[in-house]
Amino acid sequence: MALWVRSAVRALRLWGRGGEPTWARRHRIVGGGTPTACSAGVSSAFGNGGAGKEEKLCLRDIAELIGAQARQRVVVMAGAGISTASGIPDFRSPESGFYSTLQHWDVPYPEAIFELSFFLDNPRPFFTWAKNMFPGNFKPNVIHYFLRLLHDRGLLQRLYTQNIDGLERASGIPGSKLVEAHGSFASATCTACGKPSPEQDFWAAVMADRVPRCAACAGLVKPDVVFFGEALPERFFLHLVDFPTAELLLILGTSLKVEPFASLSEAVRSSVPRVFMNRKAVESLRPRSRDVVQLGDLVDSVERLVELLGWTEEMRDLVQRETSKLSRPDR
Ligand code: CNA
Repeated sequence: MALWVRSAVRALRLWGRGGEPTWARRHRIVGGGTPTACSAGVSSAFGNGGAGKEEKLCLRDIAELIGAQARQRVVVMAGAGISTASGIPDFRSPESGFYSTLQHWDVPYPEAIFELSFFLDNPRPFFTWAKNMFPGNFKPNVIHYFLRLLHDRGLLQRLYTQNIDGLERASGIPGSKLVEAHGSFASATCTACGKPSPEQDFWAAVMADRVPRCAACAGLVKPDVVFFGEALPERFFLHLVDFPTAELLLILGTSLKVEPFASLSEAVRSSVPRVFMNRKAVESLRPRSRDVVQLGDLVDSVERLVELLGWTEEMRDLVQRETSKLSRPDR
């Protein structure tokens, strides 16, 4: 079993431009189309699956569903859009996204900066970008704390994030509830000998504009973030359990462009409501009858949901408590 999982993990690859792995092709979203927006005020009954009824769910219904506490298996998929309010640009937003600012960088096309083959040849552009991701540079925002509240209330089955900024952890969500599908900056490894590199050595080099080198073999050290062309962490395979048993799927702040992560949105049962909150609709989310699509700024959408849940005060307390903890001089 373990060997099977391990070899299957190797078969999974992130891709941006090239071919897709078989697993992802099997789960390919064909066609797609823009999901319809949520029409406020529509209520519906829960508990019977309701898939055949074609009822249009709304954010209020989702609040009722979460608030009912009978459902404890909320699975979340998150992307760069949950961290833009913390000051970290996403990749693909047309004017503010990182890819739109790359014309003066020494890269042939935007994705190259996160491709392993390009990195091994020319790591400088990546490390120039990485400098900005120094731990503590950014703080969790209200969206991270909403997810933390889901956890505190025993509702969070798992949070699958594409983000590598570590803000989910910084918000206090335990590692057992997280799948950092694209890795993180929390550790680094030598690309030549495979030896782990101490975090402080890695950051000392990056912040001094040096390419980090392995103390043992002088090989190029890379943080354990997943580049295009690399295997996903084994924890990603928790999706095989989490998604078929999920009772609600929240998809927050992602363009759903990177596979195999994006196809997870199809892995919940068809009777399970999916809530897609993003600035704009994405074509790759194949519409289902129990989808709720909440377009606009994610902070506004999350605050609205928190209000509908009656959690506003609890949320305010949590944010205050955690923010003061994180701004203590010893942090
Ligand atoms: P993306 O392709 O850049 O898409 C982000 C999505 O979020 C877009 O559809 C935006 O419209 C939306 N969005 C941005 N800000 C807001 C907002 N305030 N309110 C509502 N919607 C908003 O990023 P994805 O996450 O989909 O792509 C996956 C890549 C991005 C992963 O490999 C990540 O590692 C990578 N990434 C991570 C970070 C981070 O860790 N914070 C930052 C930038 C990129």
